[in-house]
Amino acid sequence: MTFDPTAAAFADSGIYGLPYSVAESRVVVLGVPFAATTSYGGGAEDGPAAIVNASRQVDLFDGETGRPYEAKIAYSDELEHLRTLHARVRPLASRVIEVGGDIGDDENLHNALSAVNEASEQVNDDVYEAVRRWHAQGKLVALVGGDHSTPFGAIRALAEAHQDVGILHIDAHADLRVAYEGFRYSHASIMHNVATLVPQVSRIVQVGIRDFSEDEAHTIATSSGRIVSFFDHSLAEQKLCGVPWSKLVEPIIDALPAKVYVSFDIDGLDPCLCPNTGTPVPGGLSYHEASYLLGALMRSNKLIVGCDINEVAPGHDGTEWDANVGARLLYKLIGRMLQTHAVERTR
Ligand SMILES: [Mn+2]
Repeated sequence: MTFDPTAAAFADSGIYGLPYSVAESRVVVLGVPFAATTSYGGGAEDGPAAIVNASRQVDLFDGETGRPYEAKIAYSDELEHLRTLHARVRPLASRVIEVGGDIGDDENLHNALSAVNEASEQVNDDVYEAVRRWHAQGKLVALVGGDHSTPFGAIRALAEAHQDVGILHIDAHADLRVAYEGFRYSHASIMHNVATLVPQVSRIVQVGIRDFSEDEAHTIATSSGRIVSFFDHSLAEQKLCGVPWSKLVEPIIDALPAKVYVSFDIDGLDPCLCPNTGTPVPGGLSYHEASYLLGALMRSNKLIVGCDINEVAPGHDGTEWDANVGARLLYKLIGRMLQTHAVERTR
């Protein structure tokens, strides 16, 4: 059977309705169904499956990026076993969260915390090995969480492979907490862990941040420029005073080195685009602002070495809106990433 990119997708087809295997694809979408340390609303462990479902409604031709599917895109369920791990340790994490991480000398709670931290280390290792292998095969990886702890292994693998890498971090939260609620690899600690454990990441550039602690603000202010934050309130104030988004994006792009990994927490967007995400916060980027930012990154001649989208949670009532937005944002991310790797731009 020949593949018709304009036909409706079959229910059992691959991501975006494509018929390709991981082996033959340039882009691997790596699902990581793990969200054990989620502190508020749950459901991000169902993000990968929901995004694959919603992706079949996305038109393959994209007005901005053209025909990303021609590079061949496939979803990998290689880490599906992490869903079982999530189900095993999530109740243990909940008990630690119930006491706000203040486990005192309760032996059961200490054991629960250790089990969650060990599970997170397995997630990190499994993601790292998969991404390292695919990078060595010349593939590009787009990770789909899961909560925001899931891309740590991907960032580590790609930063080691490329050396000097910057992170474009779009999020409502700074994610710079040290072992939030006791979890060493908490969703709220990902950028702290990247900054302290991945020396090849030379800079973290944050956009949309609007819910952060005084300690996190201090961490940013004293990072000697390693962490640069474009706070949501500041971007919003300038927009309200008439500064065009195209101007506001310039210093964001300029702050990044030549090679960039994009880590996109869906809650960086206006929560009307992600009402079921675990920790929604009013404000944030519009879909077009986020899309323009990714376009500006592509046009800047920097190389997108990898990307993730995380914290997408389908509604408890089966609402697919969050996954619909996530699937379209992911396609845009993949399209922009591929454009930066086009042969005519290879340096
Ligand atoms: Mn986050």
